[in-house]
Amino acid sequence: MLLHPASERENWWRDAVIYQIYPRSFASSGGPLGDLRGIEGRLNYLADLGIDAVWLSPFYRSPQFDAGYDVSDYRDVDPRFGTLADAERLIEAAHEAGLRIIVDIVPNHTSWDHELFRRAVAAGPGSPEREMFWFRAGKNGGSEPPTNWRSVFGGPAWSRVRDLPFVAGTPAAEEDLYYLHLFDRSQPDLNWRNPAVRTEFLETLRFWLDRGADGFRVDVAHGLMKDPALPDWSGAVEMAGVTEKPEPAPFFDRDEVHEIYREWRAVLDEYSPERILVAEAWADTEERLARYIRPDEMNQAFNFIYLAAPFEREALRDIIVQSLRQSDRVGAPTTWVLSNHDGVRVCSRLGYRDTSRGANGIGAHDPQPDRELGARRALAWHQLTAGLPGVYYIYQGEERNLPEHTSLPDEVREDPTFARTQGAELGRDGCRVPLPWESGRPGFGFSPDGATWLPQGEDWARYTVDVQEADPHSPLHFFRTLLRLRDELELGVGSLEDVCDEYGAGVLAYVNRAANSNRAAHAQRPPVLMLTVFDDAAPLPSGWRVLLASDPAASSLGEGEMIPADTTVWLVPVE
Ligand code: TEU
Repeated sequence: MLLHPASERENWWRDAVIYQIYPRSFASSGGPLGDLRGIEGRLNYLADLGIDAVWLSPFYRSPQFDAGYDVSDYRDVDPRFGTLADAERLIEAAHEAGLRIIVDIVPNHTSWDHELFRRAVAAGPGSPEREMFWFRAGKNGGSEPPTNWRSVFGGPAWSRVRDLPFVAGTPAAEEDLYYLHLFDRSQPDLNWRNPAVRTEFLETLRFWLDRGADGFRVDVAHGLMKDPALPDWSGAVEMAGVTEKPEPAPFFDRDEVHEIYREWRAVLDEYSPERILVAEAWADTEERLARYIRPDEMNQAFNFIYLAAPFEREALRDIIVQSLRQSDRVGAPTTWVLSNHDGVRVCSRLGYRDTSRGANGIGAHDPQPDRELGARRALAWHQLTAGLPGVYYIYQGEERNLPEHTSLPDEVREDPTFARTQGAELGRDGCRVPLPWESGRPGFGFSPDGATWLPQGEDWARYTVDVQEADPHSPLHFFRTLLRLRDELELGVGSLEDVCDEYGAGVLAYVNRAANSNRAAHAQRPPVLMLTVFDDAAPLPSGWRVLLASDPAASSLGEGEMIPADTTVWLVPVE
């Protein structure tokens, strides 16, 4: 069954490989936190990997209560990460290296240190400044919050103005009002029904577009519009998505949110070369998600339904069909994502029998994942993913199959979810540990003196670049080949045909073909048969030879020999 038609390569963002950098943990030019200069120093590494673009998580001014997703100035760089000049130089240097730069924008909330919030608090009740956020009186004479909404990070979504750390001695210290924060209490939600908020953000978009940013990843894109009646809600939201939803949430994925992105699209369209918007939107279905990528809105939306899937044939097969069908309906590319800075790294998640394990972190007292199994399955899933048409996201470290840190001591945890849930959720620190680079150096070469803001795994030498360079069968070499072949064969714009029924119950099978075209590159491009073998080994079909296998041992298999379990192979016809 043909799931998706082939196209020509036209817009770079339709089949790009985009690499997520989490600046505080990528590379440091000094001190325990990563920084922009650290990134600049590794641009060659990124270009050699074969990616097209980098998405940078926030590096703006921020008190860092949520690792920079609490922004106090959207138009400046936090001194911890460098200077505005460093950011400008990084964008320029990346462009010279042939890489595009997507920056993160956090429009749902600011930091409580943002001057808009400081001014709002100081201006007092009823002022236009207060209208930039959501201030409301509590229920029962103020003893209860205005609604029963819970913060995504745990605890109530409302806090009292008088408890803000900076109000002592000001009139606000006497107030009984609450303010809304869907995340940490240091992250007040903006009121997007107020046109002044819209203007403010359009200026920020232009600020970064003028500095050459190739696009924006839009944080919590589904959350900006709240039901102004602020009704109570019987559902509950968790980091990994919505856990219980008896009725639509009054603060997520509301239809009015799309007006905002139409306005943003019009601004981006004034720029050349073309700039993109990527939605970090949690929607219940692929159909709802596709609404963010209609032609007059964003270019891409993260496919979290794919990310959250178990590593199982039927589940993946369904999600792949749905993803392509829904994004094709609106003419946008599908994205394929396996990990990011908000959830357990894929190779650790897959080290359990139950591969749907969510985003709550893994601690020393939890059952530990089987590292070899997880690593093996992760490469198989990556190879399946890289062969699908659309956009392929890689989170820093995935190219070396870096696992989650699964035994961080509680004292070092910084994710606000840990404290807000009194430790019931361990939080996301385990996927945010500073990257290892060089095996012989302290901190595995993360920073000049070896300092790292979170401890690395003791045995992480095997995830350094030098160790993986020296091993021809390492994940790093595998990823370089994977991305080179994906590019040469133009798999990202190929068609996709589901041929699962021809290859048995334990195998996912697709054929990726180039568009019919007169272009020389296409004329030589064979169809690629992609098989992912799950729990039981399956025979290599006749008439095909292995082009790439996620398990090096499978690279030299001949007809009828068994492809081992948890392996993906790309096959081309025998000449
Ligand atoms: O994450 C948004 C977020 O928490 C979602 O993953 C959440 O699970 C979803 O809204 C539930 O439906 C982004 C950032 O990626 C994260 O690092 C930040 O902490 C968060 O926003 C707040 O800015």
